Amino acid sequence: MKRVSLTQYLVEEQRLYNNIPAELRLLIEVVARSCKTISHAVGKGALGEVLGSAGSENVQGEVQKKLDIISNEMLLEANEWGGHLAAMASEEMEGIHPIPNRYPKGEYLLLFDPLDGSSNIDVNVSIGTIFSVLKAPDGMAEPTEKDFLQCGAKQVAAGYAVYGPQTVLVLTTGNGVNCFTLDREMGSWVLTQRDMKIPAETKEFAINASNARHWYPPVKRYVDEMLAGETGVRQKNFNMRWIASMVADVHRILNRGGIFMYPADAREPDKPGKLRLMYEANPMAFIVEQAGGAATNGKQRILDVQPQKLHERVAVFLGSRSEVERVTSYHAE
Ligand code: P6P
Repeated sequence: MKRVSLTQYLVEEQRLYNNIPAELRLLIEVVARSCKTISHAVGKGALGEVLGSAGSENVQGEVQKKLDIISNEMLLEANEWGGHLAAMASEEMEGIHPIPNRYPKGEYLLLFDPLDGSSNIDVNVSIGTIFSVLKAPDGMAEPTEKDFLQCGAKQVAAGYAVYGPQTVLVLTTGNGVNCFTLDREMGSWVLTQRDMKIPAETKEFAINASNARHWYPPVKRYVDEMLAGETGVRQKNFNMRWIASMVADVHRILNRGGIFMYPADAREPDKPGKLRLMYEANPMAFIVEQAGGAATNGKQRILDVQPQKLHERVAVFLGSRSEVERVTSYHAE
């Protein structure tokens, strides 16, 4: 396949769809460059003295790894000066991060989970970066948290990087989903999968089964039917995978189908689930829908959920459309 760089792809997509203005292209290229830098830091592992805990907690009350903080800083520093952003928000920071006054401001809002899957960092299992791009509201003065509280359907771009055996960047701007692989020798992103599509049917599911005793009935019924395999109502056998890095599980599903679930459960009845809506569920839901899949919170399309708080959590069922529709229908009964 002729080598197509990320820049060439974005320029050609702009010609085709006219929905990637130069400022958005610059934003995507800066985030992609940050992912290269993060990949390099992650790849050093113990040799780079970047492993282990940072001895602090983030706004979620989770112990921060050194690489969580390093990745967050890399994204902030790379995106501050370009003039394409009005503000940023991150899983690792309580409040929003306005662009410093010494730099020009742009019309986009960038949200990210700088290093998703932190529990896997120290044991050399794939981790990644997830990002979401919104337009700043027209006439916005000083950006506030409220300006970020837009439903996922308003995203203008979303993507994730997986730092694994290969470093890949998966991206959508609303015209389908494309995957770029990092050419580590040249330091450039090369288009390696065009217009990715999730198979509608699947025989593979992803859920943390250690929580089974806490699941609510619709999830329990759905998983039990798959565990019954060809002897049960589904009349086919299923396989299970759980990497505990959403980016890695979603990337597998984009490539070979499947359903990823992080449901609410009885452990914390007032919590709708573990994953965060704004910078995990929304970007992944945008990508999955653009690849022909579906993404709900068990009751409604994730992209239609109206956020109330920047770090709010949401239940997630995403992947092969027929399976997401099935488990969602069980919630409606
Ligand atoms: P558990 C990583 O911490 C994460 O946010 C997702 O990437 C992943 O899918 C999930 O949490 C794993 O959660 O409860 O299985 O450790």
